[in-house]
Amino acid sequence: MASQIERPAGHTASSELDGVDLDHFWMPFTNNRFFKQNPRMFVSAKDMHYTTADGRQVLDATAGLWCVNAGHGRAAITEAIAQAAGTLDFGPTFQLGHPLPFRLASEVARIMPEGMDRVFFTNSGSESADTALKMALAYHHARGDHTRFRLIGRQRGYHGTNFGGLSVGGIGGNRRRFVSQVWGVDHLSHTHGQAVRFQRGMQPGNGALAEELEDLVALHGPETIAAVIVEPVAGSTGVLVPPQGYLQALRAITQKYGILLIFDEVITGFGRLGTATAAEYFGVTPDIITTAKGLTNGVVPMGAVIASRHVHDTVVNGSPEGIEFYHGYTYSGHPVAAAAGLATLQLYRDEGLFANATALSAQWEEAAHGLRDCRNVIDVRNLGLVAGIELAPREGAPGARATEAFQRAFDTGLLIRANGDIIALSPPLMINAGQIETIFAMLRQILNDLP
Ligand code: PXG
Ligand code: PLP
Repeated sequence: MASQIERPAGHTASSELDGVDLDHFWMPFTNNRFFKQNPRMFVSAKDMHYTTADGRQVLDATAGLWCVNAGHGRAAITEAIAQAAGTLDFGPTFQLGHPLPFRLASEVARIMPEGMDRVFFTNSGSESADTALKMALAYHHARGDHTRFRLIGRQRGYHGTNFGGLSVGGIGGNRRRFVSQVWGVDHLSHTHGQAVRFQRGMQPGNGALAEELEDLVALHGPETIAAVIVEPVAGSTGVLVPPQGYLQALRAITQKYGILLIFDEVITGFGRLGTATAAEYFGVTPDIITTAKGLTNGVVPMGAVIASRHVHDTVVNGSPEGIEFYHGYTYSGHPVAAAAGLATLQLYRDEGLFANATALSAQWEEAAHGLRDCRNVIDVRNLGLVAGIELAPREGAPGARATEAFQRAFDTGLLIRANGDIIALSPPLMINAGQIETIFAMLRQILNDLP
């Protein structure tokens, strides 16, 4: 029998949901059986709020899924999309071109760290991760370094769900059911082993944790290692802020052995920390940066992999005549996505949204750490406009407490994200001081009421 949406008593029917059958959409990263019994649906969004199917406003404390950095329903972006689709609906980028992706690549390059100005387009963060890993392999191959095949990720890392990103990723639940992985991968420890609880901003440190990479180099031989990929701030696993000096030390060790360093900035890119990239925030320039999400404000799927000119030139000039990089997607540089990207970057600039994130980050930190005395809160972490609030797991039911917090928040008008027993917050960068107060006041109430 088809599961139809039943509206809660007392709510007006929403025409958007009339005739919506829930059976056929196999939902991603979702408890499908639970959802289809208890559907929570949005039908529209504007600025900082979603509207639910039963007509309630929900304050978006997660920028959708870490992507709607300029806020919802921005006319500049939707108009640019309509214009692009009406002008050139699709244009191949294999051996042919059209102007928008070239223009977007130039705009992206302008806000990347010095020397990182060659841009390869994908359609998602997962594709960006796999593209970056293949780029690293192609780089060594073009140099004649044919033994460098190993890829090093990190425990608790998230690099999307395709085979490459999954293999370097370090979230057990995402990997265990899929036995086949890319061969020769190894992992560094995550950065939260000796973490100070309720640390504001970066963890204390001196780079010593990154010395583990020296151990992997000694174990495998530097001549076998192609690349190290890390999220500068781990997002999906529940907001792990790195120790002081850690990323600098990773950079120094990778450089010493000719290993490429990839920063996965799918979450940290485009203003989340108040800068265009975490590379800029931490003052560490990798060889390759992966992005997606905020590139187009989440409005049209698109990712970008930004390579240093050195990596690009090595692959392009080091390959025989013909195609230099045997890789790409039908929709790499899609005109509608590129138009969305151009309009998004323009909005970030015109409205000073990265600066707004920086200006509000002290209030954000203060408000987040104000939850430290709430029931069951065992840690609070923050950087830029990101916060992680870790709850004590319920006996025998890991994740249940944060999941219930998420459900109660939705029902009372606040969108938060639950990853395991960690609540992650990452609002649109257009947020104001009053909305920050509202988010944490609502969350305080929810947590204190939660069994
Ligand atoms: N790398 C990183 C660092 C990410 O955070 C991806 C790659 C994959 O991107 P795509 O576009 O393929 O999903 C991500 C995505 C969450 C959450 O709640 C995080 C992501 C996606 C959805 C939910 O933590 N990160
Ligand atoms: N599978 C088949 C059969 C294809 O023909 C193609 C592309 O032509 C793909 C997969 C890859 O699709 P995309 O380029 O959208 O990633």
